[in-house]
Amino acid sequence: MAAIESSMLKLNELPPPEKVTIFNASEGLNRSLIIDCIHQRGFCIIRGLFSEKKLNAVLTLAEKYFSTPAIAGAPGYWKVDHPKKLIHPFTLGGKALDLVLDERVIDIIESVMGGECILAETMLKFDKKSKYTYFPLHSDFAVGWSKSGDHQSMLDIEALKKVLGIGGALYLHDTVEGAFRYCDGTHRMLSPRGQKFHSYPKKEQEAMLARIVCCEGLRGDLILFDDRGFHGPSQPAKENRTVILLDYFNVNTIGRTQVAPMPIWSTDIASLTDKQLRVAGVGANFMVSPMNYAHTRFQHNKLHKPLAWVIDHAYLPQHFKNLVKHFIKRT
Ligand SMILES: O=C(O)CCC(=O)C(=O)O
Ligand SMILES: [Fe+2]
Repeated sequence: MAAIESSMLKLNELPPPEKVTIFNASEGLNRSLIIDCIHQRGFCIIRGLFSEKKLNAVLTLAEKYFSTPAIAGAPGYWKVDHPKKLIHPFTLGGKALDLVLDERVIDIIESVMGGECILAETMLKFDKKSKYTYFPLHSDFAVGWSKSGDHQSMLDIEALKKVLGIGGALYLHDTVEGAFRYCDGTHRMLSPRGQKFHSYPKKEQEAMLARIVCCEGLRGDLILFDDRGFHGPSQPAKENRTVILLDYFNVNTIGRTQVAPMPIWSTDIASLTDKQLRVAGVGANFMVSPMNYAHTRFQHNKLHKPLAWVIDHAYLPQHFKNLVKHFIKRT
């Protein structure tokens, strides 16, 4: 434990963190500078990767999906709790896939990892403004991490010393309220007391908070981060926020394994390159089946049963009309 304390408190010896480092794609991407920055600080912003046209097309379609929940096969969002609405970007098809499988981004991530990556999870998320914090600071990995009971490969400390996953947050509008935050350099601590910020003693929490950098950004900004470090959205937030979240795993450490399979349209497959198909998870394994995926949690909500009953009877008037017609014909 003394070793943990000393490694945590070494954070205190560092100078205060600088603002987030922004790399502008319009000035030509200097891949080695980006890689260095992610290794050193754990995060950066890449600006101007995607055209307005592409972002608009995705956002316009997303707004339609966000206007109503997915019910009985009708398009809409997934619901897992009060403040959020979720859409799987792959179900938006076409342009959304260009955003989450961009080859320039894949190349950067694979260079940071020193090997192949796989898109483990992605979600288009609408976060409602809220007076309370519903997504506190956390790290995505710690010793013993596994995604579910059925996935038995537990991470050990040796595995944790390598870059395991690179997370991404792509802003779909200029974002200040609710912006992503990262505790600079905390990816090197290796989460010695677990993934939850609140499991750390006050002194260590303060040391991490002194390293926090708020990644306010513009529409189209892509934040890439080493998800062993402590991070999370700025909350409580006074504005709603729409963001595409991404998580790419290191295949050398975790295997060609996704958290859950990607729901890909047959019509999108032909326009993907071999590299994109590989990263999308063609032929990969998965940790959680689509039936049990966390984002399908509504199946356990108390309202699921009564709503299912309503839906099951939604076409009753038409059914009775048909029955009446049938009897009239017979008489
Ligand atoms: O919503 C965010 O800004 C962070 C998302 C995140 O950390 C996660 O999904 O693990
Ligand atoms: Fe996270």
